[in-house]
Amino acid sequence: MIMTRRRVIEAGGGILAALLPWPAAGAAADAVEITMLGKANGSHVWFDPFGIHVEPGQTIRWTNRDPGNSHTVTAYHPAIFERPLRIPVGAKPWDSDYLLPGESFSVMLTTAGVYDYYCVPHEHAGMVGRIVVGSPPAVEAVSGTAEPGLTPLPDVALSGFPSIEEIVANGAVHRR
Ligand SMILES: [Cu+2]
Repeated sequence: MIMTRRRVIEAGGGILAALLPWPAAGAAADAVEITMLGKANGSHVWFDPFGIHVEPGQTIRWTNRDPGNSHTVTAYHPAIFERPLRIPVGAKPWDSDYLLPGESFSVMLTTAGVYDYYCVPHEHAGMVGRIVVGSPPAVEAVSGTAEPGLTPLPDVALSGFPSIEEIVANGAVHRR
């Protein structure tokens, strides 16, 4: 069931891409790559880079390069597991479901703003990431304050995001 849903999403993306004029206006031709990594003993898991700066229309592709763990890439959004909103208002949230080692998942981000995401099984290990789409002052982190009925972020996740300033200054932020 889980596998089926992810494959439908990927197939849908492929059909959409096929229907768009190529190259799409303003869109970069290649996906920006983010890897999902982990220590062999599972003691540490992370996204690399875990902060990245792109322009609207960029496709991001996450690939699980961790041979020992399955991971997800999941947007913080009330519509997905009732989490606080930490992507731009009106932007489409996503959930990759579990990616086995070697599997990938892609999204195209068209709305400027700040997108925070996490790995479902490893949020409590601090496995989170941030994408800045576009440039300040047009972008601003969503406060993501806890609202009734939404599950707040654990402290280890809240403290795990690189700052917008660091991301924009460096283009990409890697695990320190
Ligand atoms: Cu994970």
